[in-house]
Formats: sequence, structure tokens, C-alpha cells
Amino acid sequence: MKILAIAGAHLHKTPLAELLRARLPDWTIVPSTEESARQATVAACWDHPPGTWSHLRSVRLIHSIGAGVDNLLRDPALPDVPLCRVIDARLAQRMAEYVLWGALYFHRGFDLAVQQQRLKQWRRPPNREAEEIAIGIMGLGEIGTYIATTLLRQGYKVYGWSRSPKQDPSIKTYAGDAQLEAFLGAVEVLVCVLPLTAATTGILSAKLFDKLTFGAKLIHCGRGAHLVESDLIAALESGHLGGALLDVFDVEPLPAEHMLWSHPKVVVTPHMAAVLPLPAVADQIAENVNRLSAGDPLIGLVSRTSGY
Ligand code: NDP
Ligand code: OXD
Repeated sequence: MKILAIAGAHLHKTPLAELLRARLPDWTIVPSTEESARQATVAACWDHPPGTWSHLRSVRLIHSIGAGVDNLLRDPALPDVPLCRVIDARLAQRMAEYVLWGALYFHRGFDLAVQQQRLKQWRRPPNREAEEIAIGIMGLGEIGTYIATTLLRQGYKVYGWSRSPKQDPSIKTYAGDAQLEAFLGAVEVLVCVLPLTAATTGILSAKLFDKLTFGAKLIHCGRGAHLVESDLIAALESGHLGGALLDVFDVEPLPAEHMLWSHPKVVVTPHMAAVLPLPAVADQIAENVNRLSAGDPLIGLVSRTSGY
């Protein structure tokens, strides 16, 4: 049966179904909660509702509508069928723009200027060359490598950390837990674009912050659960961390009463670092549906063992 189910309450209000119908004219596109979705062989998901998999018992391909798959893998009922995620250079470019903005914000002292404006203080922040600023990227995958290239082009000194060793002549790379401390000690702006897995949950903690140089800044656009928020606040209060640009949170939307909203050293953004336009998402899902039918290799296939 050529039925594709869309799982995720907010998705039903978007034109995703129409975009998929235009690309897959011989497929029936239905919300995952409909009776006919029981026969669906493909599911496209973001924040799928509880009980999805007891309803969609015929799926042979599950496709995330974003780059991350942590919300899918967290579900113990997830069927053991190929799971794909979105990979797109435009998504990586948007993330790189976000990180570049953050790098400039801290490097050029806009953080200080904003704080001083509140106090009506006229004081020039130090003027430093980009090449003096060492930026470390945690996660050198599709997005992290794009960010590295963007920052290098801007003149920054770039360091990267990943699970497996990388051979990249343009940046200094570190791999695995054994080299994490050396990586952290080398950087003054830390960027997190890791996937959320068992190994990376809570990685942005006091233990990690202590290994950064005094006054280091954090740009976090991975997942909320990477960050131990109370440790971040303590590190900001002690001055060990000089500031943070945060795009992702444990609870999203960030609750109105959360102290991060008004912390003077924190910029809060609403999980906006990169949102891929739905036509691009639909293109990849349709491509993978056609590949599945033809028995061709799928794009963005996730490894269940590594969790990303
Ligand atoms: P990839 O799978 O392409 O890359 C992941 C990188 O993280 C790889 O370099 C991998 O190492 C590294 N990594 C994974 N686990 C570990 C570990 N335990 N220790 C060290 N390094 C590790 O993912 P993407 O680049 O496509 O996306 C990364 C994440 O960005 C997504 O999972 C999502 O959470 C986040 N994201 C956030 C968005 C936002 O708007 N805020 C938008 C899009 C994505 P190796 O190379 O060795 O495998
Ligand atoms: C994603 C995201 O994973 O938007 O695509 O966070």
C-alpha cells in the first residue's frame, strides 16, 4: 500500500502533506491518527504522539522531519525499520549563520555593549583580531564541518571535537573522551552541535566548564538535554563562563518564570538556529520514499548503535 503517514500534531497545520502529494502523486498522504494510517508503509515524524507505533504497524521507513532523531530514538516502541534524518546544506548554512552571529557577538564585545547600554555606560570593548579567537566545535558532522568552514573563512582559529578521529588539514581536531580535556583547554568560545545520545546527555556540565579557560563563552544549538542548566548558571555567576548564547532547552518553550530569560550574560533564542523550509524537507522524504521502492541506499540513514 502506498500510504505515508505524517505524525506530529503541529505538522497537520502545515503544507507538508500538500508538498508530499505534489512529489509523490501515487501515494496517499494522511495524518498518523487516521484509520487508514494503519496501512502506512512510511511515516514522517516530528514530536510524534504517544501510541503512534501501535497504530502504524506496517511502517517500513521512518523519516525525521529534522536533522535530530533523539525524540524518535527515545521512544522504546520505535519499530526496528530504517530511520532517516534530514541532511541539507541549507540547514547547515543556517546553523553556521547562527554560530557566526554568536562568534561575532562575543568576539566584538556586543555582549558587553548590551550590558553597558542598560547602565548608560560609554565604554569601548577591547578590539581583537578574529585570528586571536579560538573557537571549538563539539560535533564535526554535517553541520559542525560547515560551521568550521564558515568560521575559518571569517578568520577565526577553529578547533573541532568528534567521536572518531578526523583528518582535516584546515582545523585542529580532537577525538573521543581521551582528547576532550585538551580540546576544551584550547578554546575560548565553545560551540555545541552534538546529537543527543546516551553519551552526550548532560555533557555541558560543571565538569566540562571547569576545563575551559576562565571567561570562555558558550554557543549551544544542539539539544537542551546536553546542558545541565544549574551548572551553567553557577559557572556564569562565578565568572568562569563569560556568557552564553542558547537556542535549545530542556523544556521548550522555555517557561516564562525560568531565570535564563533574564540572566544578564545569557541570550535566549527560540530553537531557531536552523529551520529548513518544508519544500526542502519534502524533497528529501520523497527522494527516500522513491529510493526505498527502488531498493537504493537511503539518504541520512541513522545508525541505531551510535544513536545518530
Ligand atoms: P551528524 O550526525 O552529521 O554529526 C554529529 C557529530 O557529532 C559527528 O561529528 C559525531 O562524531 C559527533 N559525536 C556524536 N557523538 C559524539 C560523542 N559521544 N563524542 C564526540 N563526538 C560525538 O549530525 P548533524 O551535524 O547533522 O547534527 C547535529 C545536531 O545538531 C543534531 O543532532 C541536532 O541535535 C542539532 N540541530 C539543531 C538545530 C537547531 O535549530 N538548534 C537544527 C539542526 C540540528 P563522528 O564524526 O565521529 O561520528
Ligand atoms: C533539527 C532541529 O534537528 O530543528 O532539525 O533541531
